[in-house]
Amino acid sequence: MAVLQTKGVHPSLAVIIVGDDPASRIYVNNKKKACEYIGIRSEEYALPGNTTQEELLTLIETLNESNIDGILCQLPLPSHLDEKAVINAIRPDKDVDAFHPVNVGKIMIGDYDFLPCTPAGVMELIKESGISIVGKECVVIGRSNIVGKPMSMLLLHAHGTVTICHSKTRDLAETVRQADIVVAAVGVPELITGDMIKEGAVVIDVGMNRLPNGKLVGDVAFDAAIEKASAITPVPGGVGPMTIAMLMKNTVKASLLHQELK
Ligand code: L34
Repeated sequence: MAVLQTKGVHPSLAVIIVGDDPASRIYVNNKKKACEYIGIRSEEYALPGNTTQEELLTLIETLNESNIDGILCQLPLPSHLDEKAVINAIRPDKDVDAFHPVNVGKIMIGDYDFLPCTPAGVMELIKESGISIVGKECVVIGRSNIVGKPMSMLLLHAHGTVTICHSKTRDLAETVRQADIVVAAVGVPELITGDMIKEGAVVIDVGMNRLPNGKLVGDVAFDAAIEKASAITPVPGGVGPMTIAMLMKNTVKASLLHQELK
């Protein structure tokens, strides 16, 4: 960052949080801490739970026009707000989540500025671990716009053979059993059991489920899966911190892109 700053690049990020969802509060705090740690200027906009759609869109419009590099509106939003309209309102060149349809479309054709943070973090973990994706059977469990769908696309770009499973999949266990690389992103505590993991498989757990007793668990039954896996990510301390690292990367990228335009 010091090198960038001597070149006049000072990345900045606006984080919007609406309401008082405790999990969102933790994630946003972690994002702010990461900004501080690497030297990104962050601004938090904590809006009350009864904020109107119009008020939220007005704030985004102001930030679009300001000199801030990145804008992130933490999801989920309270149910009276229209998430799609909010995502659409963020200027694509400031959309460090890569949720805007323009950025989603760019990812689809493999020509993008930003990757969504969680799938990008997963790709980074796989690559940094020296694991090749080329020709591998990749099974993604979950088809959300935020994780499952873009995750599948990135694995495809990396030459994996990709299968996407969801709630209507006929035989989840048998499909997962074929996988060399498993990415679980459904939000069901320990849905993926040890018997579904092929010997030597790579297991990435995107799940972030808080049990009634307060314990945080993933979508994979870790203790059983680690017996079979050649590599596995824990929850917490796995994909979550990588998501935040990729947000930092996207914010620096946004700043560099804005710098070039000056
Ligand atoms: N707009 N909304 C927007 N962008 C995002 O990228 C997110 N996401 C998801 C939820 N909503 C979003 C996140 O930030 C999930 N997510 C996220 C970020 C960080 C962590 C988890 C989820 C994280 O820091 N996890 C810690 C544990 C935190 C805890 O104790 O609860 C970990 O070690 O996994």
